[in-house]
Amino acid sequence: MRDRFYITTPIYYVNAEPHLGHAYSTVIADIENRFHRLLGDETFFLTGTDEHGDKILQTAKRQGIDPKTYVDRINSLFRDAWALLDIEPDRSIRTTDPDHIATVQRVLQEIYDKGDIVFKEYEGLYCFGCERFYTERELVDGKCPDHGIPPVRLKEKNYFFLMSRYQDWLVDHIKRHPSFITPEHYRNEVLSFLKEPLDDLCISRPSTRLTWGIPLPFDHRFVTYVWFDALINYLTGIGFPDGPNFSKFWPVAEHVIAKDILKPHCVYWPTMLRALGLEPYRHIHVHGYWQIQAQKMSKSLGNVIRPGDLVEAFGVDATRYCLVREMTFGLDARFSEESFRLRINADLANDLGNLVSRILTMVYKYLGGKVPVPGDLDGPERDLRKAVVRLVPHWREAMEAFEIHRALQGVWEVINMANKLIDASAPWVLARDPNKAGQLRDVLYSLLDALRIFSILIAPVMPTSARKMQEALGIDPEKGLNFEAARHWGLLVPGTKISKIPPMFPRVKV
Ligand code: ME8
Repeated sequence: MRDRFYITTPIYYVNAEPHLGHAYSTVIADIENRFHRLLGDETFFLTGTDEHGDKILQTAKRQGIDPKTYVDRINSLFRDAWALLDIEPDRSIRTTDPDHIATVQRVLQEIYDKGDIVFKEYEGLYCFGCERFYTERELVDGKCPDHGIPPVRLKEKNYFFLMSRYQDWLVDHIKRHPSFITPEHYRNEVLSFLKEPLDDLCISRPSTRLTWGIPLPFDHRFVTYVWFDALINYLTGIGFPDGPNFSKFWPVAEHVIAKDILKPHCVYWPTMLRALGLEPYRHIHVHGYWQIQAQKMSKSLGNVIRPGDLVEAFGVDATRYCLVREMTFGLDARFSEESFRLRINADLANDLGNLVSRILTMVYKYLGGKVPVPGDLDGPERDLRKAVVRLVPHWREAMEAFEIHRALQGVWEVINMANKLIDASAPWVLARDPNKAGQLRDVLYSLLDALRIFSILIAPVMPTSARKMQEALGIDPEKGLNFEAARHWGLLVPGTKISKIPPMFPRVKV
């Protein structure tokens, strides 16, 4: 049976346009999804938009339009951005989708019937920006850590999910599954948070105050509160409870988020699933923030970079590459256009782009544009072959661990070895000496086959460039772009006609 893989991104609020931070999570998920497709797995990739709540309603009102028109408009901006970035989700879910509304109501009813949702009066500190209550100890200098403004004291009757019933179970689950939350420092953060007793989670808003939500099935005077609505999208997206995709993909669910939503995803969500009688997701992968001058890039701070602008300036593959190469997954990274430009010139134009054109040009010049018949491949090219063969399992392991930057680093080390092999073996010298014809064929065959394998290893990150490289090598990408082909050295068929291609990554101005 084929392995399976289910990956999700957060569903993004539609109170502003997509920016680089959203693009990062979604590109990571797309890359991992493509990686698993390359392995031959059966995959499902879900992204989407979070369209209910105070914030959205307020924004729509400010613009003088009804909320549905407003959410439609922003939702299409997200879809357009993902298309520009070559992101291929299997479903873009919206919390306003009818099947999602039905799923949320079903889940609420089940948990309510079980006695894990209760009605009570509550007074607390409410941040309208986050749409949630804060405890004193969560505030920073009395202010919301995300919005930097003091929350408002609110007293009202609401429905609460008795999350604390599942606290011991959750601590135990996290301890028994070291890779449940990765990287490790976020796992530790959640465990240390769970040392304190959990408060009950407020899940409703009175419909007198908020109409743009999902009515509670057991009390229509209330609508559900944002997290209970939003998190359940991960179930709706694959057809909970009876759809065939649900039984197929829920057991292999993996989430990608940034650290801003660690608590809802690592505390609320697993306890909700437990209350529902479902297994928790398999892994959650938590990344840091893209920052601009030491501040989080965010719509509320207004310091955002639009993904479309980067694609326009650098092209889609280079943008995807820089996004994942310039940030170590799990840590914060400062965005600078300059470092993207330097990265493009160094890694893409110089290292990879030049390698491709040098090899293709030499094969044209010295071998009539055809893949040569290799000999015993026992000259200086031997080390390159060994390095490529060693690289492939390391690359796979790093990709599986969501360490895409590390996977790419490994590929680039071997790309640089290939460049050095050209300099050291000097095919232009070999070509002048008829006695060295065998050596020339061996060096160029090895370089061509290394290119073939590189094209597979870059494919999840730079799908268009990977296809171009395969086509240049005379391979049909439909047949050649798969992990099995990367695991075997020497699959290039002698005599195959190769084609020269224009520079894959033109240099950019720094
Ligand atoms: O929180 N750096 O939506 P949201 C990196 N609707 N990633 C960033 C980022 C930055 N500066 N800014 C945003 C919500 N992100 C809820 C989620 S899920 C059931 C509901 C990315 O629009 C990152 O993935 O505020 C972060 O977790 C997400 O956008 C927050 O998106």
